[in-house]
Amino acid sequence: MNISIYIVVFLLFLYGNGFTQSSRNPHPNVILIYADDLGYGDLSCYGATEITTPNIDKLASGGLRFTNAHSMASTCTPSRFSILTGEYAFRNQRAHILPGNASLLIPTDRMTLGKVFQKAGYRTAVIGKWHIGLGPVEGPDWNGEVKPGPNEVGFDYSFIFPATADRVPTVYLRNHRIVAGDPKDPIEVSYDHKVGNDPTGREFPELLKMRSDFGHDATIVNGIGRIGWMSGGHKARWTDEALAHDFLSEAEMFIEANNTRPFFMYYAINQIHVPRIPDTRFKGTSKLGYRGDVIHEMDYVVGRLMKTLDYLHLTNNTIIIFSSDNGPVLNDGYADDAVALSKEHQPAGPFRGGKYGMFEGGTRLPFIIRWPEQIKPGISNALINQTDLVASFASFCKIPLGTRDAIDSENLMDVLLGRSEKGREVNVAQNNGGVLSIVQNGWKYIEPHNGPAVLENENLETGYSSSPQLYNLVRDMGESRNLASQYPEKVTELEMLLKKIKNRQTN
Ligand code: NG6
Ligand code: CA
Repeated sequence: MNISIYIVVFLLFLYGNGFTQSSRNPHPNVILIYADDLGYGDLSCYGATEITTPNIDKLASGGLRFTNAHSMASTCTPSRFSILTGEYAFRNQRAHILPGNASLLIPTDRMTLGKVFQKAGYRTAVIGKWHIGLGPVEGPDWNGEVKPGPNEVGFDYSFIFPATADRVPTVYLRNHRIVAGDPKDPIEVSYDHKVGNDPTGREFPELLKMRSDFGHDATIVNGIGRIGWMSGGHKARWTDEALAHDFLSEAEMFIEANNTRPFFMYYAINQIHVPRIPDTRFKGTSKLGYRGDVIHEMDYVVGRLMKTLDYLHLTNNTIIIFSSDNGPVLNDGYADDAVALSKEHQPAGPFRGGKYGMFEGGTRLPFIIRWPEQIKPGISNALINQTDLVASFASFCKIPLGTRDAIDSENLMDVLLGRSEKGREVNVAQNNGGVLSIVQNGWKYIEPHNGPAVLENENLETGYSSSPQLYNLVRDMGESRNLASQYPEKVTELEMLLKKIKNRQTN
């Protein structure tokens, strides 16, 4: 063999080892895995004993695991709005759990996490649950081009479902089009009256494969009662058992197609939101019923993604962030026995409350970041908010932000990379209705609000009280002692600070 053949063989060897990616691509890839309704205590690396999540545990042991990381809100839409815009959701009047036919929540001229990466030359994608609206003010045109949507707010590629797994339309969209849409079977969606002739859960409960309560008893799709009515689009309707794997294969294809250039993938997985319908292989694998089984399924999906990165030799140069949009709920409208089977399980870990609420369980969530090349494995107790990703990655990618961009986002890149434990000094969180809490130096103040202290069907504490609440999270992380009457000056101080933040100038 002459020397040039040796060179060719050597180059092929480098190529096969993915060397080309790290040599051509100075920027790490970024994957943001965003789980749905997963609580602080739902992973074994966060202390769960009744369930094991070996793949996510491996992610955590190879990276940094945060103990004081928050979503903006204790429900989905406001948290997703904030993680993508770097702006507190209460600033947007419409940022509450949206119906499946709501228009796009993020103005298309707004800076977003996706746009930061686009400006830095990344190829960007969102795969999974969207739930921040689609289309113009009058709502989406399901049978035509569905826009504006993810592709107009920072994502080059999108493969999503519009809202939640329990809301119509139960279809996928690839970029601007419904997948398997059929002009001969047009889709109509309504949230106030029945459309079409499909059976509903209210009329035909015997057709359901899982019983559901009021609110989840409109059109039946795939044997499951949904919130809202839809007609048409029969070919396009998804199969719940396949959701996780449909999204996984889209995610893997996106990674594979972009393995020689930097990419950002917002992988908004459907687990573990209701209806919890695992793929057959995962049914009965946990002691906790379907809620535990979908945690296993989620862990498997994360493991598969990690394997794909290994296989493509992208692991070292890829940042994976794993978190959740809001705290846990056991009964969220479907009879999957989660309450009865979770007796020994603490879905919110040591924290009080969960989804929909004002207590820590609603927004203090698992948050793991792994980047083998740069991040030393460990634990960080820094206070961070998912809203900080925009400013942090803008600084990391050297993309300047305007004074009105991402106004609530703090550049905590050093904290995310484990080089500092100096997180936020002040953090604001909210519930779905925009009731606020604020934390500074371990003191937490919750605004007074008239409303039920417990949500009856979910059996969840809301954290509402008609008088102010003050907790010391350092001494009492379970928020069991309201100290407001003992420290009135602290209450006033935090109230004033919250007022100042509310008045911060926006777009
Ligand atoms: C609630 C639904 C609940 C869930 C939630 C959204 C009822 C009674 N409950 O209104 O099942 O879909 O909205 O969850 O309809 S979230 O994670 O997207 O915020
Ligand atoms: Ca959620």
